[in-house]
Amino acid sequence: MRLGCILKISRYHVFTCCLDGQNYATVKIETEGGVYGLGDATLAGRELAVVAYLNEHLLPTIIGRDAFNIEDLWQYMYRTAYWRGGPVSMTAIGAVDVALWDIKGKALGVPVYNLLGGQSRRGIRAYAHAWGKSVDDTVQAVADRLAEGYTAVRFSCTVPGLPDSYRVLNLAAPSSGDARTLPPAETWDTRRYLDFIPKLIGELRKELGPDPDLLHDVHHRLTGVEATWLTHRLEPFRLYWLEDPIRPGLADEYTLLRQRSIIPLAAGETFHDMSECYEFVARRLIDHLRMSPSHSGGLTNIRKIGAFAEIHRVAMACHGPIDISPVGIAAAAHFGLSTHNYSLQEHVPYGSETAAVLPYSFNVREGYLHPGDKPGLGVDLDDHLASQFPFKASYLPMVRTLDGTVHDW
Ligand code: KDG
Ligand code: MG
Repeated sequence: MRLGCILKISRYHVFTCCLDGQNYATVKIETEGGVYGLGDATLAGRELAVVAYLNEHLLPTIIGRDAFNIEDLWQYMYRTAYWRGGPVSMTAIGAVDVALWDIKGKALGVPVYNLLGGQSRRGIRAYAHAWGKSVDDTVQAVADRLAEGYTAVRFSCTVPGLPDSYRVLNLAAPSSGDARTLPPAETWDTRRYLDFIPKLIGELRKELGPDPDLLHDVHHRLTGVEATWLTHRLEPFRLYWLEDPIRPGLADEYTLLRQRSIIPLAAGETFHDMSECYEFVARRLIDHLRMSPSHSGGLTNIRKIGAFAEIHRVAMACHGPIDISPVGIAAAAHFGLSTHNYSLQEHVPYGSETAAVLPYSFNVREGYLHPGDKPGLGVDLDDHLASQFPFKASYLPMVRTLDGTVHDW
């Protein structure tokens, strides 16, 4: 027997805009009762592919369906596509799914975390980014974040001899606005990087002492052997985690690293589906899983992945860079607040344009993120204002080695 429809989906729209130099795609789903929800459809450098997937394949088919039947709609979107999975479709499904949770929270007058089981903690411990062009700059940048109240900081630094390497800020800054322009190229040299990072963290510990939790993101650039070499040199400095040392599809290389190193590992920001994280979690090849509601099929899917990780004593730590919109960060915050096995939330402050177009109620106080207590996600969209910040074609930088060979991002 099927119960009657509670809130019929009546309209949808996908907005793209460029705010503070960053492209965002946002889906808005409206219901007959006037309640609407938002989902984050941003996939850096491939935003318009997600928009097309939404407009051509998903959204027209959910008109007239009950927004309250989130699980059924999720299974419909996921299972009925013969060509299942992948970043584009899982981001599109995630955007619709998160919008449905937003609708349900608003319709019932409760924040989304209360639909997910309620508060598991007072706030989610957040980590900030610190980046410098030199060792001194980087020490200062980490010290600044600590002074702001964060107790965990991810550090990165330009590698000496590679001035345009590792430019991790303003990743997708629109360059020429011409979609045919190739992405800007960074230079990479593994030997220089491997020599430098142990010295950098040694200086950080010398200047900042043993207390702060320090994190480092390799962005998938090493092989298993190179990563093992690095972790041996980092072990004395108590890293909170080493992130994405190796391209994550390579579970065998992670096995090698895992067996020879005692550094906690984080990976998974580019996974989308349970099948991709299964081996990493079940074989406990990592300690922190970085999948996010935005890129992994929304809250419906990330909850199941989180429960699977809990059984295997792997923590969730959702990806939260600037190229996930406030809608996606709010979804991660509601999930993090209500999920027992949640370790850390990446947090990068948004600029004023983003705050005006996508006003959000989550906040960071003394290094802890809270999603706020508004019904739904606690994020809104000023669609009129959004139209004044048009989308600009842009790509993440690519990476080439010193001899010009294309390298993994
Ligand atoms: O789009 C790529 C970025 O989201 C990514 O480089 C950020 O690695 C990242 C992180 O951990 O935030
Ligand atoms: Mg990362």
